Amino acid sequence: MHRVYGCRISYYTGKLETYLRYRGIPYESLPTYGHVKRIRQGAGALQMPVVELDDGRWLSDSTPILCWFENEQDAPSIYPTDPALRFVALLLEDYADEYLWRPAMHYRWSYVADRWYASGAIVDDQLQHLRQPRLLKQILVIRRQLGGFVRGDGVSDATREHVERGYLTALDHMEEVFRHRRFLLGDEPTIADFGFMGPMLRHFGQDPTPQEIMRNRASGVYAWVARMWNTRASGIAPALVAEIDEPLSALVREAAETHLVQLRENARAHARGEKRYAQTIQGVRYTNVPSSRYRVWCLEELRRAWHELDDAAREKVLRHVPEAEAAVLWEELPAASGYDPDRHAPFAKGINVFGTGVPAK
Ligand SMILES: N[C@@H](CCC(=O)N[C@@H](CS)C(=O)NCC(=O)O)C(=O)O
Repeated sequence: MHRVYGCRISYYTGKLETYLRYRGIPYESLPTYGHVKRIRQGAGALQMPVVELDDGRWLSDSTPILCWFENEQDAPSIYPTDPALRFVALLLEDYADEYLWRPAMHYRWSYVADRWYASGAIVDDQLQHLRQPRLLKQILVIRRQLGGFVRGDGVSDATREHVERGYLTALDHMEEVFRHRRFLLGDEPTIADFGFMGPMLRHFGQDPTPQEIMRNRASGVYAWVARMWNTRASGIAPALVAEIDEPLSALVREAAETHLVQLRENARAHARGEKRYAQTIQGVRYTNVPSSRYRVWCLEELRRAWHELDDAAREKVLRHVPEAEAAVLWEELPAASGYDPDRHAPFAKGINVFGTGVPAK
């Protein structure tokens, strides 16, 4: 059986588990502690999840992991066959993976009930082997996460309202989509749905504060989270939307205005060699945001997908992605990530999104 090293409240572990359940791929869940050395050796970096296949090979990074599993099987793919729709699904996956991370970490660590719940789960799941009192371990976890991923990721009095709006806007647009269909792009989940299960399952759908918001404001999204967790692949070719309709278009525009802008500003900062940078998103100024080499690679992957599209598919995408934000897909790229040039991912030696795990001060 494959082994998934992760945690029961981890964003990307939730995304991967949803996929493995969908495909009926059996796996064993394990914590990372007690395996740290083997994970670093096998998967390159200590992050969650990493997979140890039953043949001993290691996989890291949920995005290429899902892609690899899909290529290994014959059933209809979770990647849409229509090229424009496929590109939109990849953009939504990346937005859910990388942009909604900030609001997800903010709700978990800024709100008191959420931080005690989450730190307790992390301590019980991952830090059993440390001898300090449980309360002290929780305090150390809270300090690391709040300092690194919330205050250390540009969340401040000046940006807090916008960070929360990011979650609420995603909820509202998704809710509208689910008035029309069961999954984001049609009657079966695609890679876009699996991407959204990162933030929506283990953070927004589980942490007390955002979960209550989801239940009351967007019960259709709340139902979709359970539906995703419960859905098994039918084996029948999915019926996906022929055209991107208005509810989906609104979600795509939000992803472009937020995530594509952040990817662009991050790449520019990386090119300047800046560890911290400032960016303006939807008119809101974020300062002291950590740059990420990994996210330069994410942008390179999206650009690769864009370059594979023909003119007709590009035109179809650009009806929904404003050109000002889309330009990052074809303009000269200021930075090169240098990560995985030979395209071995998910078998490449993985890198963390930030530094060695948490954004450096
Ligand atoms: N790109 C990776 C990101 C994995 C990731 O960053 N996972 C978080 C936990 S959900 C983590 O391990 N963070 C590192 C840390 O906190 O040290 C993926 O998609 O799997």
